[in-house]
Amino acid sequence: MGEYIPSTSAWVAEQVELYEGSGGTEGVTLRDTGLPVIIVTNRGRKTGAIRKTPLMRAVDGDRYILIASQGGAPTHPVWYYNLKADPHVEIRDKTEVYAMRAREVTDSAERQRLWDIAVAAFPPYQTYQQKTERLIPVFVAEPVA
Ligand code: F42
Repeated sequence: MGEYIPSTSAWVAEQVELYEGSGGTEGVTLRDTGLPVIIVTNRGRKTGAIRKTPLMRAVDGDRYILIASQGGAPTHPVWYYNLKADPHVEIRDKTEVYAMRAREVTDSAERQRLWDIAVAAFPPYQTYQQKTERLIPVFVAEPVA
């Protein structure tokens, strides 16, 4: 129980390898966009395996906003279900690693506020939402005292 299983998406697994392997000094942006990326370590809800999921960095104070966009695909990324099953995650933001607790934001006003911050950080999120009927889930990860 609990060994790391890389993403089945090669470019993602490679980014995790570079990001984590360099202690958060390399591979910290989305390709050549210069936009910052974080790594969310989560627990596979079926395998119990350690999963590492790069996401765009969007912050609200000391909280991170996690957007389950998967490029506007019709279905949620499976890490969505991992976080719902076990909200305890670790977030690596460059060289810092934080223990956090993630919750899906369902209150529409709070969701809108956080969504707007995320879109400001990564404008393609708006395009992804226009691409799909699915309401793209918004999580907020808060520091665990
Ligand atoms: N994805 C986003 O959704 N939002 C972002 O902002 C984002 C930014 C980003 C930046 C850089 C980068 O390299 C990738 C980025 N991604 C972003 C992609 C993100 O990292 C994920 O690859 C993507 O969201 C898809 O997530 P996924 O969890 O669906 O990954 C798939 C490819 C995967 O790894 N599937 C595994 C497999 O074997 O098919 C299973 C993974 C898993 O967690 N399995 C669970 C388990 O028990 O182990 C079971 C899950 C279940 O319920 O079936």
